[in-house]
Amino acid sequence: MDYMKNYSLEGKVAWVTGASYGIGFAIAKAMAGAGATIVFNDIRQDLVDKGMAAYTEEGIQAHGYVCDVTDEEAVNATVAMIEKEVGVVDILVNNAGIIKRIPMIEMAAKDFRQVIDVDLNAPFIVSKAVIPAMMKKGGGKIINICSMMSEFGRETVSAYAAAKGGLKMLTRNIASEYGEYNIQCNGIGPGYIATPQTAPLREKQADGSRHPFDQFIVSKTPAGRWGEASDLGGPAVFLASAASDFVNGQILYVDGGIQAYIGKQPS
Ligand code: NAP
Ligand code: GCO
Repeated sequence: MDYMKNYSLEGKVAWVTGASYGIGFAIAKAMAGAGATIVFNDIRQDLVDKGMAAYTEEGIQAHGYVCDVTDEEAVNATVAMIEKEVGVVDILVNNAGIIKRIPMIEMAAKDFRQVIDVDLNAPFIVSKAVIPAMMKKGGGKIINICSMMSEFGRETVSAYAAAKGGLKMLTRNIASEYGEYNIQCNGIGPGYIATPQTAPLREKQADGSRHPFDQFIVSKTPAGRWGEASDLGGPAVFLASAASDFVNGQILYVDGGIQAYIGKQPS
């Protein structure tokens, strides 16, 4: 018996939100490699076009939609289009996200609310939109892209940590409420990954030296490196596949061991 069939996504429709590039793109590429049909969205047509070109370059026939995941009406309309044009969403990856790095007492309430809106309200909106069809179809997979900030705080990321902490509990609640319909909802908690979102933390200093935060993360990570978006592909395929049908409500941290490690003594 070919045991690897348990990891196949053949015949499945996977929607990865905000996946024109970055972690979402890498997860979609891995899922396509496991046989899934890829659907993605972004907030502007030019970004969808850029994403489509990137998928085509990888030989992936993706389906792209312009959709702001914070807009419930737009999300519901997009789900209807996906179901008509591609098929019922079998796998949802709530990947779209933003961060604003501002000291809390200097942060405007509207900025705090915007981060919560994209990083927490949107996964609620999109999950709510796809679950009914998953229930009718006999099951589905939801993967929420959480964060180390689902567990830890740090300076300047109060809104992001509040959102990602909430996303961990939304993950557990969806798992609790819809597990009986053969829907598994889990999270992936990436460590520090080299994408546009973390580019400011890795910028070279004026004297050409590495950013202090870059040095900090590398010293705190046993792997001794930042993660690559591609490091998340395998864990995502696992959580999207039949191999994880009895895994539910878990957050799978893909962090190179940073949460297990006290950190390297500064030289
Ligand atoms: P990224 O490079 O900033 O990409 C985020 C994606 O989400 C972009 O395509 C962005 O589109 C899209 N997006 C933002 N707001 C949206 C909205 N309202 N509607 C639809 N799409 C929207 O981020 P990333 O590093 O790939 O991170 C992806 C996810 O992983 C995020 O949830 C992030 O919090 C999480 N994460 C990242 C790291 C890391 O170290 N990089 C670690 C842990 C967790 P635009 O181009 O239009 O902005
Ligand atoms: C930050 C980083 C982190 C990463 C990630 C870690 O400013 O601390 O952006 O939040 O994005 O979430 O898991």
